[in-house]
Amino acid sequence: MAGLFRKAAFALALGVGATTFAATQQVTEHFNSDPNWDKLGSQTYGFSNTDNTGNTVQPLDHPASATGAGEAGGAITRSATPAYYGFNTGNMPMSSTPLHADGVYNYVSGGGGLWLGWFNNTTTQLTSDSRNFVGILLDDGKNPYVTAGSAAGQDRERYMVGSPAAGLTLPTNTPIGFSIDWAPSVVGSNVTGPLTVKFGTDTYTNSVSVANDALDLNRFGLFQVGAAGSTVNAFIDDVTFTSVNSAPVPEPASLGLLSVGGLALIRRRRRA
Ligand SMILES: [Ca+2]
Ligand SMILES: [Ca+2]
Repeated sequence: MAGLFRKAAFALALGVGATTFAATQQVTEHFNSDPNWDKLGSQTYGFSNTDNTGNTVQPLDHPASATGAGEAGGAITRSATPAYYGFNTGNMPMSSTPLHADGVYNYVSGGGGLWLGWFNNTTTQLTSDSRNFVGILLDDGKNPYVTAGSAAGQDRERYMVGSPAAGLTLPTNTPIGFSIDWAPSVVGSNVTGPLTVKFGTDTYTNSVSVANDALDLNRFGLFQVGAAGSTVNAFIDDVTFTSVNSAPVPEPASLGLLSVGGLALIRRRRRA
């Protein structure tokens, strides 16, 4: 009975902890080898053993950390067929958890567009919409929009921010440091706060307000604009981002393989 009580108290403490403390951390990925991020669809973008981002330009908040070969990105083609390449962050506690990301980005060539930031692996509309997303829309790979949107059923909330009003155009085939910061707080039924995106020395901020119960973010990474169109070649490297999980979560299929492997091992041991 006492043991049961202790277990219940422990579970309660865990529950209270989950709501009191932001169970998040900063995860850094240099793509020195394939990190096995979650991948959906047959597009070729993902881990790439190339070095378009170089190692001279630094992530804005992590100086002297840029690495050489190994990055994420590739040929990202506008398509209505869902696809993404993202780290499984676990379910992000959204209400008042600050989100941060920074890294190095390089727009190499082409058009179309991509999204870079936090999204949901099943409910994000992988279209030209921004529902259930916090981060940057890179129109044609080089025109950044500071963006946050809530779940299906709400109109997208997309913000082109600040100064210059016409927006920033990133240089071509020139690595540039970036960062994303969102400092939300709960206001009524919404989450409201300044969302700031930086590219090099350019800073864009807008106050973003989305329904508190609508954002359900569980991936950080890249996906294409979801309507048929052209292909952009773009890459990220040396990224650091807010996450619940600290390491890649094996997909169910690999878990199955692991347990089959474990079973075989046990059988071998029993026979020996
Ligand atoms: Ca690099
Ligand atoms: Ca690298």
